[in-house]
Amino acid sequence: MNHLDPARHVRGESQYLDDILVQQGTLYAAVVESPVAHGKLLNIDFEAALQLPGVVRVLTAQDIPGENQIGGIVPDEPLLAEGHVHFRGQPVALVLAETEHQAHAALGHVRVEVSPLPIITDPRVAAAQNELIVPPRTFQIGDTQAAWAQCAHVFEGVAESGGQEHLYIETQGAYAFPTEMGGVRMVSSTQGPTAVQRHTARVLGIGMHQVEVDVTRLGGGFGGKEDQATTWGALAALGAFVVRRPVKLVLDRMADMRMTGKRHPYSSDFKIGLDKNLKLVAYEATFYQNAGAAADLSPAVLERTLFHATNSYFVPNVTATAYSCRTNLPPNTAFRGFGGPQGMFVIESALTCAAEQLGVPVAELQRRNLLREGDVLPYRQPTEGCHAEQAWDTTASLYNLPSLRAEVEAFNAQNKQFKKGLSVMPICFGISFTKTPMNQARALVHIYTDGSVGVSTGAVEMGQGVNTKIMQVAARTLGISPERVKVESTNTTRVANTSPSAASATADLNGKATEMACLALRERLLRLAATDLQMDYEGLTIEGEQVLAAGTPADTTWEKLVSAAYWQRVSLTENAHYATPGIHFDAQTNQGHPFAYHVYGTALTTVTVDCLRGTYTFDAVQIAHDFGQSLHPQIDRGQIEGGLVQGLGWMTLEELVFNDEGRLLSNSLNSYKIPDLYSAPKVIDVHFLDTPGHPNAIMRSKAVGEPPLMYGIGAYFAVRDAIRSFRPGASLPFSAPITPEKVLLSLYPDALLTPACASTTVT
Ligand code: LUZ
Ligand code: MOS
Repeated sequence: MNHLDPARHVRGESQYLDDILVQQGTLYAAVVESPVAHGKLLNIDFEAALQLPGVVRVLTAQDIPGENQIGGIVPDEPLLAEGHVHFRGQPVALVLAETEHQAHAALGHVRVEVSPLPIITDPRVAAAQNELIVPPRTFQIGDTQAAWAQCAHVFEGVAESGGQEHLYIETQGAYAFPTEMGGVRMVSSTQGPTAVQRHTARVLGIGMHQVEVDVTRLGGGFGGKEDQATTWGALAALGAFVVRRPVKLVLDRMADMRMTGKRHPYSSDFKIGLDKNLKLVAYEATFYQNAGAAADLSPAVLERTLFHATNSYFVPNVTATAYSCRTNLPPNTAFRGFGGPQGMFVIESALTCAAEQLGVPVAELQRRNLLREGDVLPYRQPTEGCHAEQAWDTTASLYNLPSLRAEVEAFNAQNKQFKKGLSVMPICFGISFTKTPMNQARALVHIYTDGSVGVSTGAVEMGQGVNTKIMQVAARTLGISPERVKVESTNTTRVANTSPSAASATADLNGKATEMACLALRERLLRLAATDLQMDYEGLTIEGEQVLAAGTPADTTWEKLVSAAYWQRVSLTENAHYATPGIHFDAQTNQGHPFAYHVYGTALTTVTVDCLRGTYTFDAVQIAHDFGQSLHPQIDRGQIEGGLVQGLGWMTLEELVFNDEGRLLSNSLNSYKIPDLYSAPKVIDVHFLDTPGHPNAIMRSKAVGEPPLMYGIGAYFAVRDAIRSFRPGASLPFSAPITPEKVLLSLYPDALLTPACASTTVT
């Protein structure tokens, strides 16, 4: 079975928010932004804007009937600025006009008066001033202080990783319609329809039952629409609610880049200790997360950094501390990996630092310290079904790591201008929302009297193929053709109180609920068949739309059975609720069993660096990945390829630049470079490891959304490896992205870069 959507996408038939036929009377909204990154809001003068043709209304915080608050984890974020502004691009007012052009033309005629206050953009500066979003968190196991004494080698350093623009192809937006009874219905480009519903109700001062949110599909989310679709949904709804006309709000690309939060940049300190056999003894890390101006999801992202601070390695003594630092940038948010990649980059830097100082290949340190079955992670969950070594060893043998290394060395010995580099990047990623209560989902399944099936869940299709997987689950479980199944839009009135489509867990959670609902329907239908046919229920199945008794066709089909059920007044609808079993976590002790399971894999990256230009080409990335029993190898392979390239972009090309005034300089695709066909690896090999999957994974097909992003970290270390071939022994900082500009600076000795890692005296 193919992925459902691509054919429709390339024909332009897929319905996105902007494809909805515009309803008569629709007003267009445009957002007035704060012109400065921090200040006291003195006045908003929109009289001139109101005089312009087509402008109907300008809304400010004063027009909000309910609570001016959209903060989730911490209530610290107004929908429209009130009293102060905290970042450049913060929504201050909403212009409503008859046409989109008129709404945008009016923006320049709204005067926002602000008396400026000092601006912080650096997380370490924020931490020094105690500008923290939440108190710091520490994950700890063993005793690092005592452990340093047992180490033969100890190294310390600093690692920096940059932010990342989500660059979903479809920008943020919503289209809201007033309904009778004073409510609103809207279509929102969101990963979290319930979050949009909840915050809209709060802002409008009405019940959640008066707000309906519907999502057909997104043109990408990547975490950027997990929490931050709320602003645009609530603003459109506010307009529709106040003016009683439909309101459409879609950000243009540059507004989206300016106003929305991104992946969190991190600045981190590390200290790593090994014994004389190069086994890891102790690891300390301190993470300074640049949260931006409001909490958004930052505390949860911070927590996942700690969960993944030791990546795929076993370390008996760990102290990892993380600070969520308030700065005057747009609030940073979820982005594929959710803080995990930032944590993993630091331990990979620490291992590379140790290997370089010791003069051993980093791969040797990595391999020697991989997680094994039953190893306990710093948060006390033991590994179960650990495939870290299997993934590494399969990659090394399948793609012939030793001979590849020899080829790279031979190439480098013969070439001066071009140098090749190599890296191995293992990953271990925990599957589940780390906030245990979020790991629940529901499915509503209708069988219609003609035998066709409609499935509603909380899953949002955003290109990842979740609707295809849900269709597979329903068809397989009911024993019918997938053509009979329709996966409906995600709608808060059909399936309520949903978790966002996030954390790689969407197919697992919603697929399991779908499976449960379909199993209940199947049992109900087969019990009916048993009675009608006077046969034993045990041994009855449905396969290929035919009822089978002990494997041989009985005298009824799917269609007949469904029809019989209707006429005998048996319900053809089922609603199922799934909650991941066996997970728990205590956020006071930072201990528990937060993850349903872990996903493993290893990537081998080869790069060629042009040492005259600083540019590079990725020759190949070769991966062995733990899919379990993949439900859909085509979709899953696509997730690996896409995740890898997105991670590679974060680590190499994509450089967000804010100036000291908190203004985004990399504010368009002229100045923000993402991987294209030419910068993607020439070869991407994906090997499906032979692993059993996990009972908590949907049909033993493991979650696949986020883990592959972290293969991209290998790109950074491959480039670094090539640089060190050109400049043997060079001590280079750990600073991502390693853009061509930085590569060039690193290649020549008087570069203005300070080394960021050194050996420490052993006590
Ligand atoms: N969102 C969230 C996530 O709310 N909690 C998580 O643990 C998570 N993990 C990954 C991506 N989004
Ligand atoms: Mo996400 S970072 O799973 O929305």
